[in-house]
Amino acid sequence: MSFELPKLEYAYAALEPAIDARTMEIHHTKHHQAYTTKLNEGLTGTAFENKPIEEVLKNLSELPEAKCQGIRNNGGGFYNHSLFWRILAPESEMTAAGPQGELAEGIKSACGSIDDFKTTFEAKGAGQFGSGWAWLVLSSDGTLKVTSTPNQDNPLMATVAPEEQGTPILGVDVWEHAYYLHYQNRRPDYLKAFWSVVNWDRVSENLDRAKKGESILC
Ligand code: MN3
Repeated sequence: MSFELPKLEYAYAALEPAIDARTMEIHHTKHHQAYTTKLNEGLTGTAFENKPIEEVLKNLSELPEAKCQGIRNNGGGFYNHSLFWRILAPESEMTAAGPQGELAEGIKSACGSIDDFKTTFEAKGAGQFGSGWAWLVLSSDGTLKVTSTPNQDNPLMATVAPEEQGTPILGVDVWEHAYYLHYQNRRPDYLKAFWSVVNWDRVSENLDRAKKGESILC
């Protein structure tokens, strides 16, 4: 079975003013769709056809060399955006309340405080030269850490630096296509606004699933 573009759990306009409807629509129907289509094309005829996306990303080196880079880009693009839509939600009491429970404790252990975490995360996103992502990941030692990756790379990939690796539970797209229509060159403003539409319940759920080794995409 090939991968399908996931449906969003909210309308394109539901994240305004943090993320505008036009950006959401183009991002989902054009960019994410293109990664999905090209991933399926790339996997056709390989041993990874019909395998979970996490397995594909963790074993890129086992793909035929001619296909490896394309699947790295498009498989990362498919996974990263699938995660991104799921950790976003329209502004509510839940998004405003911030991280809770075990998630909040893990963040404080890693970064000192929730505010320090946000500062570190924003700096990672703003400091990612060119296109890429900033992440909150669960490390193999059970702690949380803030990382970033270029392009459509992802912390699950063995090809990224060991200190950037882990299971992502929160991520933000800092490609210009994610913010340019509304923010132009003001990436830091986009990153500040991002916090108003983070689905913290989902990030907590992602942490639970990551600890159990379960996929966080469904
Ligand atoms: Mn994108």
